Amino acid sequence: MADTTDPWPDGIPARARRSLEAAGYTGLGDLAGAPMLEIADLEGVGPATITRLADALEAAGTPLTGTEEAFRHWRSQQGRPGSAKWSGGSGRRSSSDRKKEDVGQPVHLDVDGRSVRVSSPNRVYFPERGWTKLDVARYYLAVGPGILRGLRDRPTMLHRFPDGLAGEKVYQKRLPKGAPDWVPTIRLHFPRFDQYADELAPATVADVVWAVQMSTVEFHPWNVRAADVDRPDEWRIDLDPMPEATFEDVRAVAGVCREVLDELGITGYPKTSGGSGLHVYVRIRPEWEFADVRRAAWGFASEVVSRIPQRATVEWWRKDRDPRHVFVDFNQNARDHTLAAAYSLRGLPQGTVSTPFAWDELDDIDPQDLTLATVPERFATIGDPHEAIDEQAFGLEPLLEWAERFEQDAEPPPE
Ligand SMILES: [Mn+2]
Repeated sequence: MADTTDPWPDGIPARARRSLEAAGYTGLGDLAGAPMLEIADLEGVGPATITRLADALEAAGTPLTGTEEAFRHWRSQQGRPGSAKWSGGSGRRSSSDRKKEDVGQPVHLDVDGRSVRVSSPNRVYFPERGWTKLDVARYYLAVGPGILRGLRDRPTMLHRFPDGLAGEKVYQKRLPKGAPDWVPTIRLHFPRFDQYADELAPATVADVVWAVQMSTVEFHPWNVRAADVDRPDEWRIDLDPMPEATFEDVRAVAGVCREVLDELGITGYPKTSGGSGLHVYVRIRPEWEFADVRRAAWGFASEVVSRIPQRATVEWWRKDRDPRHVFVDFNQNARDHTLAAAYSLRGLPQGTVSTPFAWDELDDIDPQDLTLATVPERFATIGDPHEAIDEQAFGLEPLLEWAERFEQDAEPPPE
């Protein structure tokens, strides 16, 4: 059947739509003259949604009243009144606006007793959402124990956006210059280049917020910790949908991963990637080097694929993968390969977060709903589904046996 006219303007998140519809607004037409203050209170309705609705109503000749108040109300509910201004228009900015952009005076955030300076707090980092650098810093404060659980003592690559998402992206391995002496680092060896680098290894939430001051949006930790930088303590299962695979396919493959882990007596901790995939992390005893962890991951991936071959692949060469399949990417366990941490924001226009969840949420979780605006409340309400991840570490022995079995039929892929 052909599409009917969409009752909502583009870019209204599914969660906001559901809330609006549950509140009796079946489409934009219902909102003409509606009290925006009430709408701002609905779950999942943030400033970007309000901006879009207000713009569309204005264009339709039925402008709202009270929009600015609604926006302020939403901000103060989030505990940050006045940290950004209602632009009065669509979140987009012209280059002349950018030049005039008032980035604000530096603010000092108290982070567990340490004062961390944030300069240019009002610089817009997420133009489509209107979220600023200070919003990013406050996001990480709100999920502090969670992001630290993902980063603590791990060498961490930073994805920096000095001019926000509209500008250049910087992949930063070495600690940025000008770091205060309290910021901890780990020295790493890169055998391929025979070089050494000191990487940030956060020990406190203040270290994380300092990285935001250095314009970091995404945190990509290694799967090792300071105690032994050659032996991973984390095995990472990375489910990457190929272009024609759906999130339903990802869910199905994740379900098989869980089943296989259960059979092994291993607890895996799932999270959204913040993009279109899922990750499952497993604590392991740091007794194996990268190559062995990668080989064990390949053995596991091969077992998963053998159980759901219509939806999953472990094919090494991208061109040989079925575009409808989910790639079980064992290679993320190789040295110097990193994934976005649990609770890391992603440098994507919609501001999604790599969000931990419980296995019983697998059928319902919608990665697009989990953003800078929604995850803090989720964290405050349900806590961290990965809270117990450090309590037990597992061994890779059975997976290495599986790898040996699969190697009888398949060449182990080159590193
Ligand atoms: Mn991935």
